[in-house]
This record gives sequence, C-alpha cells and structure tokens, in this order.
Amino acid sequence: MLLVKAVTAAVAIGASMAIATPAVAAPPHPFVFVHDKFQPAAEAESAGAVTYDKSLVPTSASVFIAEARVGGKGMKYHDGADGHDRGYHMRHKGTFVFISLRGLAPDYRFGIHVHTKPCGTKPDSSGPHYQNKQDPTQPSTNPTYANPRNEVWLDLTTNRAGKGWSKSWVKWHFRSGEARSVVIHEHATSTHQGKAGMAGDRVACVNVPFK
Ligand SMILES: [Cu+2]
Repeated sequence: MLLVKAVTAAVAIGASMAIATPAVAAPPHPFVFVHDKFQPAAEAESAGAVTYDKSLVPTSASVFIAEARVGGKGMKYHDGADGHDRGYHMRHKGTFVFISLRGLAPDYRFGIHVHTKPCGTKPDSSGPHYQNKQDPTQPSTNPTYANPRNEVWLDLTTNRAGKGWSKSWVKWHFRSGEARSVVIHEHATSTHQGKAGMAGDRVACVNVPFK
C-alpha cells in the first residue's frame, strides 16, 4: 500500500511538472525507480540496499526511491494551440528525488543524502556527497557547497510505525555516472560552518543508478 502511495505521489508530481510545460513536443522525462529490502552489509556485492546498523535499519525494512529528471539545456517546445514554434526555452530544469522508507526505528530523525559511489561492505564505500558545484576542499563541510541546493538532502523523521518519506528538488542534473547511492545517517544533517552536510555514522545505503 505504501509503495502504491509512493508511486502515486511521484507520478503525480511528475505529471504536475509535465502540465507546467506544454505537452506538445515536450521531451519525455527520464525516471528512475528503486524498490529494495535492506540486506546485511556482507551481502553488498549483490544487494540493492544494505544496513550497517540493524537497530536503526533492520533487514525487514524496505525503501522506495524515485528520480525524475526534468528539462534540459536549450530545449525548445512548440505552442500546442497553433503549432508555431515560439522559440521559448524550457524554464523548468531540474531533478526531483523522492524517498519512502518503512520498517525503520520509530520516531527517529535520519539524515539522508545522495552520494557518489555505490554501497559496499563498509559504510565509507559510498564516497562523499554528490555536489553540483564541487568544493575544492574535501571532505566538504563548507555551507557554500554543503547545502541542500548544491547537494540532494532527504532528511526525514519516521512516524510511530517506523515509516517516513521525503523529497528534494534541485535546479540541476546529475553528471552521468557520478551519483550512485542514497545514504542514511544516524542523525539530522548539520548546516553549520565546519560541520555542514555532516549527519553522523552511515547506518544504511541504497544503490540508485541516478540519471
Ligand atoms: Cu551523506
């Protein structure tokens, strides 16, 4: 049921974006969907999602993630009413990411981000956060770079039943092959200088082939 709601929400938002731009000659929106159960970290080679802390993310937990990549550089569209090319350029370019989780620790605040590398047997395998403008100083803790407009943050608080969801919209696209996972951390993401983007230990990881 939760999955159905998640898909409905993701598709509804995708549809509302489509309505914001004329349907005629509008490009298709590439979507990515991932639905997985968390496996023990030892299974990372073959698992879609792994947990490093079973007290916060048990192996009975599941995750759904959707990405919608919208628009692009210099795209034009026709006016649907009379068929003339008005030469307008796409105003809506960006990336929408949605996450829904169930079976996690209840009433708990998690920090969640898109990371650059696939999940592995070790929590650090997933590499640093994906950044649109890359901080020359790594690890990046400078809020000029480590912020939810330059990175994809999906922090959420679970309800009493251990369910939660979150979404992010950024005005850019991922560079191909450079965004590979979503990492769940043990606490909310900091925004303070010198700590920006930090959210404590990595408790779980989900492989996502972002476009
Ligand atoms: Cu992270």
